[in-house]
Amino acid sequence: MTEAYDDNNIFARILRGEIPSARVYEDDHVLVFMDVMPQGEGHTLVLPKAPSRNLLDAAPETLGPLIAAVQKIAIAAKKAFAADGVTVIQFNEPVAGQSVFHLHFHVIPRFEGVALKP
Ligand code: DGP
Repeated sequence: MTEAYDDNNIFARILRGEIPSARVYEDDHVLVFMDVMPQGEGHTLVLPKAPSRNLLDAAPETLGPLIAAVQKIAIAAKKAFAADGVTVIQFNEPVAGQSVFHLHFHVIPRFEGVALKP
């Protein structure tokens, strides 16, 4: 069973402006900022402003604007970094690799011959 949303997770605090972040895009529904532990050049995180722990408890109306923003950022990042492709990753629950419990997508520009950092 999915645990309840914790309003004090680090991304909720970033959304409230309590913790600084390198913001790259914001609208009524989403916030995008640079990942503090990038796995590659231009690694951003795209998250909804609505409180969802992960994809498993997200309201359907949260997902439309969110995935549209993921696409927008992926296209913009590919162009801005002259990348060859873009990796989009999303984790749900600790066993699957989630460490911050506010829904987010990783958007990582990819370059021929360059592996992601672990
Ligand atoms: P995961 O929950 O496994 O999808 O990973 C969370 C990501 O969030 C991880 O790549 C590191 C990043 N991260 C963790 N804390 C902060 C923070 O305070 N600021 C920023 N910008 N990124 C963070």
